[in-house]
Amino acid sequence: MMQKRVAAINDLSCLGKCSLTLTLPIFAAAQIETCPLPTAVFSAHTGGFSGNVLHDLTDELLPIAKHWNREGVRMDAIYTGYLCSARQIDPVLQAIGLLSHENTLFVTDPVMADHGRLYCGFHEDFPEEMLRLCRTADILTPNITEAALLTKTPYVEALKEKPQAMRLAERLYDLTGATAILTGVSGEHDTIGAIGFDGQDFFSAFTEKLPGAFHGTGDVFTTSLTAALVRGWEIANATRLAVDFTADCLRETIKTNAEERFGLRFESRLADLSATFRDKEPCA
Ligand code: PXL
Repeated sequence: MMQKRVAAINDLSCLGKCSLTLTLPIFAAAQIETCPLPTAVFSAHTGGFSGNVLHDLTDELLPIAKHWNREGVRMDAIYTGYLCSARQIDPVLQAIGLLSHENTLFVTDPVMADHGRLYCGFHEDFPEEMLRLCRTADILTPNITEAALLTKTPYVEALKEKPQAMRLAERLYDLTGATAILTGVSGEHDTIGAIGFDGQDFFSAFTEKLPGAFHGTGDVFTTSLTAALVRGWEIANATRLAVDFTADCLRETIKTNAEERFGLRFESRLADLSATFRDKEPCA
């Protein structure tokens, strides 16, 4: 099997597991090579730590992509996550152009908000700019708040319910042409999961609802989803794997009474994830 190569355009948060600190080991467990294109270095993510030190890497994004391009490198997939400002959208779009071939899979997690609010540090015009990036993606993985912002739907808690989330996924597909997979959807009988719409069909995966809102949960979901897609899995199966892997990490975390801001105990689940990819390849 030829090893697949993915560019991960995301920040490096040095404390509070999220973004690249999750993506690198999860892709490695799936035997995928990751080329990190860091959007910023943070001493810690912005969801629960104050006094953060930030080094913004906007001006380095394009030169790094141009170097890889001069080396003749093209990506099997490009995964974008946390961008630190609207100023990063154009260099990221240009980098994608330089690093893609006609079959490159492009997954965007429009990381910017949760629980009805933009993350601290984002200007209110950021969702409009993020929409430009989403329009070039094949697959989007917003949470409900992000989907509401992108579609200019007023946020209410009821959007998490399955029928409303389905309408939101359709609206996002209509706006972007990308398969929209919404996370944090409430299912029946106290379940939680993801609903996707590819322009024709819906697909979904649900699991038992567990307590806690741990940081980096969305990043674990999108990374494991992307890993499965890159390894040739069909989208509904990849969504199932991502929901189950995220729930496994959460189950492991809540055993330890961990603080939510320090993120998920994903490390002990990596061996099983790796075995899943070794045993089932490709999963049609
Ligand atoms: O997990 C999302 C995320 C990634 N990176 C940084 C963040 C956040 C969410 O708050 O602050 C720097």
